[in-house]
Amino acid sequence: MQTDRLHMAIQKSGRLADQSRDLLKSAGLKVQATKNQLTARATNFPLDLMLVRDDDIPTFVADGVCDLGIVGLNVLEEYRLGDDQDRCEIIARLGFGRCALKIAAPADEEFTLDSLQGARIATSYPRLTRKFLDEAQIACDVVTMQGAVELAPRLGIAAYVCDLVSTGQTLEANGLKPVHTVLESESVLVRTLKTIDPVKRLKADALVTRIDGVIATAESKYIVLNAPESALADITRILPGADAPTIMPLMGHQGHVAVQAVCQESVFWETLEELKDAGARDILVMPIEKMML
Ligand code: PRT
Ligand code: ZN
Repeated sequence: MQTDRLHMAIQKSGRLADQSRDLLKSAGLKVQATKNQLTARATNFPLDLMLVRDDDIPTFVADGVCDLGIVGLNVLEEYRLGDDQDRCEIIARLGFGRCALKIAAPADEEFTLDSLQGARIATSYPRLTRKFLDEAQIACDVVTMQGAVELAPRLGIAAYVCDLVSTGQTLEANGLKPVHTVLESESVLVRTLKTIDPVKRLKADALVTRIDGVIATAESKYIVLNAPESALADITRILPGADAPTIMPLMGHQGHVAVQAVCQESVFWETLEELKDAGARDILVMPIEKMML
């Protein structure tokens, strides 16, 4: 790896791998695999990717081996609790890989947090689980397992589990139910807090600006509609996440205007129905291809 190029760690294969690569592609990067399959190189930006296990990403970024990384907040926070210095920072939430670290109990049990007192809980996230228990002043043994945590109650290893949940199917299939959320998670972009060369820093900033733009465009839509001037106050209130819409007169329609706005939040059918009820007509919702904030 060349030292004048930026280094970013992403998951080699697994739940975050494809979306991490898609994000970089949307940011305009053309990535070429190398023979060793541990690295990949952007051909149109000074960036090398390190393709690694997700668990290694926080260490690589904290140590400055990589300038940037994409990792689940769950993995990052578990790492941070074991690191005495703060050596990496979150610079963007990426909106994919959403899941939650949850405590689960047998489905037929009447559970309260007090049920955990004096019990055992199995998890792959011992630090996050311990922190939660300590803050809630619950004395409970934490048993660390690397995988198949949901089997712990059936195997008699622990009565409860603290595991990642997305659809909840795995818990259900194992006779468990979620009872408490310890951490809401999604993938995040992290940057090292080690000093990096100023030229590399500028390149990193440019890449982060592009990624911010991609995240903003994913949710954003451009809305155009016509409305009576008297309805403008209601309409601007309904438009989701739009600052300062553009208002233009409509030729030949006294008292009517065209409204154009960038909405930085999702626009649902319900939003369109509300706009129509408020007096808007000819409503167009268009995707935005690129955006630089
Ligand atoms: O090989 P490597 O170490 O890189 O990958 P890994 O096997 O450790 O991780 P991987 O690829 O499974 O997950 C990577 C990241 O995806 C996690 O750290 C989370 O940030 C995120 N993520 C999102 C999930 C899930 N959803 C998820 N559902 N990670 C794991 N799960 C597992 C969970 O542990 C449980 O076994 O899926 C099961 C529950 O799913 P549901 O849908 O049945 O609730
Ligand atoms: Zn892992």
